Amino acid sequence: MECMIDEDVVAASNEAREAALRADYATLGEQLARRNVDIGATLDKVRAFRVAIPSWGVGTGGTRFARFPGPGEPRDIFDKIEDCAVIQQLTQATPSVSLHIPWDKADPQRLKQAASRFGLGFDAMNSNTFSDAEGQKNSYKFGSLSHADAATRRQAVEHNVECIEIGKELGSKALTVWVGDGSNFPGQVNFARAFERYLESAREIYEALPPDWRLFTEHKMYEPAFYSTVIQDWGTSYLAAKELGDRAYCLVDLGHHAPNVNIEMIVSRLIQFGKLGGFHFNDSKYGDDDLDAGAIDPYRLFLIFNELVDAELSGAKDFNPAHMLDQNHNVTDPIESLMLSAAEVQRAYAQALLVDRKALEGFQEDNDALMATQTLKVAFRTDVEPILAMARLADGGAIDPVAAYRASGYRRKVAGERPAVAASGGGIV
Ligand code: LRH
Ligand code: MN
Ligand code: MN
Repeated sequence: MECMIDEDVVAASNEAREAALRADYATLGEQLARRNVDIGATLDKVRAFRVAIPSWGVGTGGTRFARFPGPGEPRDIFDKIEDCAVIQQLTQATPSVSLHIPWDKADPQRLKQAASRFGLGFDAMNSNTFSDAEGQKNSYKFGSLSHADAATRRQAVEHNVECIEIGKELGSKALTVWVGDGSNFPGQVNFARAFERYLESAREIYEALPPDWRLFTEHKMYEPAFYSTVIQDWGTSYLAAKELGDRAYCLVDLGHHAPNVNIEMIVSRLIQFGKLGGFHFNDSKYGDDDLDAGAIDPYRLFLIFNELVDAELSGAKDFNPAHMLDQNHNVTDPIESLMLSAAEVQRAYAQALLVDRKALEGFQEDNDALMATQTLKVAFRTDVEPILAMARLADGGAIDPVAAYRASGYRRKVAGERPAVAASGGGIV
């Protein structure tokens, strides 16, 4: 298997840090043993944890106002796969890539080959009917799967079916459907009729799914439509998944809710009724900001994982959520952001594994609110970094991924090979 980063660079970076890590790991192990937690068992679970990289995340994003590309921007999906290989090599937590079509459209066999050089696989496929592709016959300006015009709906359905076809060749097992369909003015659309049309279109996509695939419906409160959105919240997403059938599940993008919404409770509800499909992890302060996972509110991420671990341990039915990042990097090197974000997601998982669930249940039974919440806090306050670093080391990654990455000079190297991209204005003045 090929490596994008010189293995000697990773080894040297690890050598300088290994003794300190082993000491920290031993200290944490003692501390956890006093809490009756076996650090080795936690380490094994963290090592088995995976989160997929979105292909669109490795390029510098932008806002409606401007885009300021960095050096060595990936030119195409093949450069993106190489950047994803760097992230996987150093973190050992991100062995698959989630593709977006038509952004990543290329010969599937070439895509497969490019990924297999690095042992990478493909996670959920993402369709795009929220923007018009070049040469497309009907515009999505006024919607796609719910469009009033049957020919536009057909085109959107066919695009999704094409995504499934491409994904089948790549070994993907899921299709994520997010539509921007909605309205900007009261009265612009009939809510019920638009949802009915969406369901009719989605049924056709569902019917094209291979038996071992899942369909994820992703909700989002607003944007690009600013008055109403067809799949605006988890309730509508649940209705859609329920109408479609057993292989349709809801995908929760953390940025797609109103501020202060209790996302962990949404997660719990979806788990309870066997409809949690997966996540797009990111963080936000105002809206769908697509900030790095854990950048603003790591406690919320932990509380979500508290629900996931609870479900994992209680053997919840149909519980197999897909973990994916979905972020936009404007001011950082996307590779660095994605490596740290993958670690933030792992961290929340590791901390949630440390919750004393028996004690928590007892406090809940006794209505001891203070001790119940302290039980969560004790786990959240635990610095699990030695477990994450040890997981990386054990699997051949870097103890400190950003340090190893910077030492490798990867960005400088690709900046020499990939032409500079000029900054550009956004869609508004
Ligand atoms: C929509 C979204 C959805 C898209 C991605 C690019 O805001 O979260 O998942 O596919 O962004
Ligand atoms: Mn998303
Ligand atoms: Mn989003």
